[in-house]
Amino acid sequence: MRIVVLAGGIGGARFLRGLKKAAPDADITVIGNTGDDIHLFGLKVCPDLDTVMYTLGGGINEEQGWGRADETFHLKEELGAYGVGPEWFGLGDRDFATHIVRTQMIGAGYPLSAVTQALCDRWKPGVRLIPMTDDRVETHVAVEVDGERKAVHFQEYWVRLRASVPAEAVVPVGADQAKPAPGVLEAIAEADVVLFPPSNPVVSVGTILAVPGIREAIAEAGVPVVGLSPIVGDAPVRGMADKVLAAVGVESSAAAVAEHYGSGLLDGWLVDTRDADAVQRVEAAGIRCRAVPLMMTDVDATARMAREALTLAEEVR
Ligand code: GDP
Ligand code: FO1
Ligand code: CA
Repeated sequence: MRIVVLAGGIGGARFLRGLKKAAPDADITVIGNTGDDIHLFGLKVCPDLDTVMYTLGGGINEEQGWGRADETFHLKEELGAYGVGPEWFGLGDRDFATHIVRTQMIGAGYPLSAVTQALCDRWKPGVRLIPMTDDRVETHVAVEVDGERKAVHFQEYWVRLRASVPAEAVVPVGADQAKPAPGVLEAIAEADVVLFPPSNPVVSVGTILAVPGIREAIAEAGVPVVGLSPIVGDAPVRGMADKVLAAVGVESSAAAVAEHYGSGLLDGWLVDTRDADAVQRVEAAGIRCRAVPLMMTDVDATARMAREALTLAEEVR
């Protein structure tokens, strides 16, 4: 079975770990979000690609969900001693090596998709990880700080400001001019099923869908598209997805996120058992819906979620 997954960082990566266990023989292609990417100290950092690669490759800091296990921060401290920041973004020594290799290869002319493949030669994630695009896309967030309206990089909004100011707009800058990376449209066309993990619907899955051609390819593939809600009990399980949902006018609920994707894209949607009363509303929107436990407490619980998603895909096929 060929499965395509549109993934952000932590939610996407943890789901993929369960999916690999649930479908060990499946051929899994992950289309990764690159809208979170940021250039720091002359280096290209790809948080969501790295989170997937490290999580599936056994190098992730499990508690934190991003960055490397067994990490140190000597380089960051030395840069700080020179007054060189940003001090609010925690790049560790081990992680730095990934960004150096990536930036060096890009400087030598390799596209991000080839670089990602090379990095995965080391980490062996057990899936094919492709960035959504080789072109530069950067999510910016329009905020109002002290009466002044300005756009900040997504990482500044998320990490420095902790989404503590209302987001007025979320813009994947460059997406409209971006082309899907080599292999993205082919993987979608050849897929037996497309899954949306419980990733952020706006700044993870939404950004991937903003690359012209990807949404259309999914709709045209004619295969089941099934998603899992990242919103449980009307709140994100982790992070601040409610803040960016508000920016696009979507309430923070499992049903509203399904409606936001819409029946033109989604065939099936899983909500948590706590949100069982959302099932009727989602089905009224033309999307088949089931309520099952959706907490990724461990790999076995996550594998059960993945099996439910694949079962729902068979029901709507
Ligand atoms: P990010 O790029 O690191 O923010 O990760 P993603 O976009 O892939 O996923 C973020 C989303 O994962 C958040 O909105 C969380 O609500 C969701 N999430 C995290 N853990 C769980 C979980 O155990 N169950 C569910 N249903 N969602 C989760
Ligand atoms: N998240 C934080 O909350 N604080 C950090 O200092 C931070 C550093 C960081 C470095 C590398 C990396 O790959 C990810 C990092 N993240 C950090 C996580 C990440 O930036 C965000 O959680 C996601 O992009 C949000 O989707
Ligand atoms: Ca992300």
